[in-house]
Amino acid sequence: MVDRERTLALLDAPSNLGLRPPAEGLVPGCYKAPGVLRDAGLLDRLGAVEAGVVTAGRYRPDWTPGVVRNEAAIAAHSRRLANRVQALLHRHNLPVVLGGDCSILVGIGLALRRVGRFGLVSLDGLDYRHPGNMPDRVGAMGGESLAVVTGLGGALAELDGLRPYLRSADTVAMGIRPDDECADEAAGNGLHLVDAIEVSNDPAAAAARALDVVERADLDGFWIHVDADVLDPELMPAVDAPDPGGLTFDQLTTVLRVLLGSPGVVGIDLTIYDPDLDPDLSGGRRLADLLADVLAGTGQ
Ligand SMILES: [Mn+2]
Repeated sequence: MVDRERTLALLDAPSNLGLRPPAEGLVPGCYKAPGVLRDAGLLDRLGAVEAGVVTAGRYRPDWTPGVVRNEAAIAAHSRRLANRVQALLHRHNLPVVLGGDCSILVGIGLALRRVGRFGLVSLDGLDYRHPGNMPDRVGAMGGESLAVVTGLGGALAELDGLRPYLRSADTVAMGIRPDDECADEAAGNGLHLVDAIEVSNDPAAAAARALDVVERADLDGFWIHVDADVLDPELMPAVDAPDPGGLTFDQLTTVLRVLLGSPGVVGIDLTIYDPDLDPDLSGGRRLADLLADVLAGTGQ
């Protein structure tokens, strides 16, 4: 297990490369999320050290069905993000990575694989599209991120010749909607699924179930991925693909407190919040409050 005496390090990964254009001629606004979260005082409230920004390349909207949009730019960003996360892990920091869309999970997964064998608790819709199940719809890496980091996908699933970055058996997808079209396939591939109904019924017990998977002695620790779309869209509408049946803030808070209470946690990221869909930025302030709340007492 990794030692617990870690200082939080706040790192921005403001990439929007993994999403479709929200409308013709527009670009996804999730690259603005770190600015809103930081403007809510996140750096000071976390007592975090400043770990800077890994800037993404230019967003291009063009897409050929079956080909990942902005693939080369995502690969370049992922390698640079991986280098930065890896350096933070070696310094015994606990990275708090602010996305950006879920494509940032590629760089995080690559960093973890370079360092050891890690688990993942993903609080997200099930981003599990890949060439094997929806070949014509592959294209927006944000919706493919969990498949890619567990080894399903093209070049982005095998950066540095490493595949998979994380093993399905070491991965827990929490908060997925029970009717998700990929749930059966993901379970068949060995992923551990804890759907949103189960989390809602008893968030602490659901989190404990996840810890049973990722606190195993043969793992070097685990990462926590939080997509704002795990929240119910009535509470958090400022996301790329709102999907009813999500968690409440209280439920997510309970889950994260349990997970972050584990000595195995090595880092966390927050993705998908889009300030362009949040005109008064109140959703962003609530997310900053959530992070400040659950990370209080974590690290030093
Ligand atoms: Mn997602």
